[in-house]
Amino acid sequence: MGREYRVAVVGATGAVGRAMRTILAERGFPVKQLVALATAKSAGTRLDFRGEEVVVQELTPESFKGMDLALFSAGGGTSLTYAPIAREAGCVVVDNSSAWRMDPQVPLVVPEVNPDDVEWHRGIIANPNCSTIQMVVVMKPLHDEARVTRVVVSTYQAVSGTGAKAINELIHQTGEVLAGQDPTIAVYPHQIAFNCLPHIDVFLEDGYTKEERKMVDETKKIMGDDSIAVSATCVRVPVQNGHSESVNLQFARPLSVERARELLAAAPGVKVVDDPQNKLYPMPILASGKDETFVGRIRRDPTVEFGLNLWIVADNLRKGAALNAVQIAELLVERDLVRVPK
Ligand code: 25A
Ligand code: L14
Repeated sequence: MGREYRVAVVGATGAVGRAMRTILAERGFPVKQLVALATAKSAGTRLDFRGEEVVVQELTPESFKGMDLALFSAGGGTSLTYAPIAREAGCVVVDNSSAWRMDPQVPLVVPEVNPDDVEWHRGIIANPNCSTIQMVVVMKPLHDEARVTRVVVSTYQAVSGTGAKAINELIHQTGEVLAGQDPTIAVYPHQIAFNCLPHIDVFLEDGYTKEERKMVDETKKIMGDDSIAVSATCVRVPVQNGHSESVNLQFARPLSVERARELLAAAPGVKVVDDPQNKLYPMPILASGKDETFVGRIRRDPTVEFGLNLWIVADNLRKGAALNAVQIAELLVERDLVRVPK
């Protein structure tokens, strides 16, 4: 039998942390021991892992002693403070927050796109933004064939990306509106039920949001190509789980719809659902709970020389967060890289 690992999940009680536990179990990741970490408020909570009870512990600087691997999803502040502490303790970190993604010492990895970048990790590997992950998984095989020069993307992002509190807010507000009451606004700046908010993360000085900026910067880093121009608009929609994206791609060379469909059908982690005559196209209610990134509505863009329009949908808690993080951990295991280099 191969080596088994002591794995810590930081933010274990959150929406992403919950999915991490499920996916580690589903995929048979070689876990010797699972340690669930969260805030003091959640300490003592009993969680299930592979049918056994795990009691949540408060995250402290001592939490990583004897741990081999930690999956973090507790927000950027927690990652900034605790990822270096974990690394010092000899524990390799796969971080789901935005804290370390653009650090030149930290690989930013989507296993279907740039698996070899795990080779140069120095103790921390970053998991990209959910909207970026599902876009690059589909772009990669097309880029290899015809080189993407420009991307224009608009997202339709589910509330689950913000965490468990936001899922409750959508459900609660929907009930309030249907009952003719004023909706209670807590997580988002405005009502999200029966509405759309062109506002994800904070606004920057140039008028774009940080979420839009992440899509621009992270796409270049993961694809290893600074020449790809990315223009993004990120929108929160009243969907519980599953992010959708309208993506317009421009290429340096010709790429037919038929060839794109063939490349995507063969691409790892991608599922083509594109039969509009039979009303078949990707939708968040179909992608939620699934591991694949779904693509459909594949059309030529006749307004440019070499262009395609696509509709891409994935489960943002799975491929957009927890699944991608577990796949990174699997790569580390396969390549015997679950150790902090000296
Ligand atoms: O800063 P960022 O990077 O932008 O990230 C901000 C937030 O985005 C989520 C994540 O929220 C994060 O907090 N996130 C991060 N990366 C993401 C990604 N790639 C991402 N979302 C999508 N894609 P989250 O809700 O998923 O997780 C929050 C978890 O972090 C724990 N935490 C927060 N600060 C911490 C900390 N843990 C340790 N130390 C800290 N300083 C947090 O734990 C949670 O596990 P908690 O104990 O504070 O609270 C859990 C509470 O939530 C309740 N609860 C859970 N599920 C439900 C629920 N209540 C109702 N319904 C549910 N379904 C628990 O009862 C508990 O009280
Ligand atoms: O950069 O939907 O991982 O609010 C965390 C919050 C992604 C979006 C990140 C949300 C973000 C998420």
